[in-house]
Amino acid sequence: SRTPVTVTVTGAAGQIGYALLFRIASGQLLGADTPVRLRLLEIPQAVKAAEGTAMELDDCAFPLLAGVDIFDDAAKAFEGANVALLVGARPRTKGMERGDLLEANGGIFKPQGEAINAGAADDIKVLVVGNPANTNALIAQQHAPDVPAVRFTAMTRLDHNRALAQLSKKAGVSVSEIRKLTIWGNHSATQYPDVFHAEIAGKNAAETVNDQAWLENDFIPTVAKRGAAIIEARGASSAASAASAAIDHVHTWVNGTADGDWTSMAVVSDGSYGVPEGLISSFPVTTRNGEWEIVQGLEIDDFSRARIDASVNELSEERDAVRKLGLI
Ligand code: NAX
Repeated sequence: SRTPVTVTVTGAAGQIGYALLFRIASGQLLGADTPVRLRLLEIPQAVKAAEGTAMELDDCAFPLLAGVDIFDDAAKAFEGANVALLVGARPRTKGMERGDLLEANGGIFKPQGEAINAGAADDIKVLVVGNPANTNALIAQQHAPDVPAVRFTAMTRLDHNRALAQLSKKAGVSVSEIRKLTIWGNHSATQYPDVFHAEIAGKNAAETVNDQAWLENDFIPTVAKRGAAIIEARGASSAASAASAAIDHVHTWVNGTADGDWTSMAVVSDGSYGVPEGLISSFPVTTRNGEWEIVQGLEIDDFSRARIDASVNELSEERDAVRKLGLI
């Protein structure tokens, strides 16, 4: 049988962790023939809760689960990691300024980047879920100089999936009929879900829907503010859908996008589409053999340009702020 793949998950005792770990252990992340060894990272106060989750993982008797180890030390947690899911983060609390939030998260993602640099496997792939995800990914990446920058990604797949769901409802088609949707920019309220290059059953999605007012006043704000709507309804933030998107992100990265389709991932910019080099911004990407590539040559009209620029400007501001704080 195959050697287990080591998957490190941070924030393992949190609500996304609780939805995510069981899906990884059941084989949904890496496939039904790939055993996994889990390494969980938590803060000391939450180690006991993580141990409870590990007991439940045992009790599922998953044939693919080769072991679970729990750590409160990043250096140990990332040892030998082939895949790292960075879910744990410092949430914004009442009265917290953006600078405070970035600083608190710098205190988490800097040492985690260093630990990945020191101890992860050569083929390490990193997905940052914890918010502010793009900039947390940038901080970790900047502290892992020996790891190719392309291995650090942040999650906009939940936004992508939310956009698929909204568009499928509007058009009255299954999500499987929709291709080439794109989330551009930051995983924040400024993100831009783009349907102008998308297709529904092979035809241009914007033309098929043919409802600019819906696009501007309904679709874009609904997707961008969905996280807040979930909190309002559920009394807690998205967890199962976030875990599902994290599974999708890594699964697509490892197994490739379908011919004639792409996905959305926040990846380090090479300057494509005028996004400043080095920012970790969401793009349309294809994946193959475990590597991603930004889709090139899309025409961006004025409507899309303004929205992409607004979100990318926010990312530049976040980068400037963490630079000023000495975090990168
Ligand atoms: P929870 O507060 O339920 O869990 C977070 C866990 O992280 C806690 O158990 C905490 O002890 C742990 N943690 C904190 N600092 C840590 C550290 N230094 N090392 C290891 N663990 C640490 O939050 P949850 O609902 O699970 O959400 C986790 C993160 O995902 C949040 O930052 C949240 O904002 C973010 N999200 C990102 C999404 C995305 O699309 N990119 C969507 C969902 C979610 O909102």
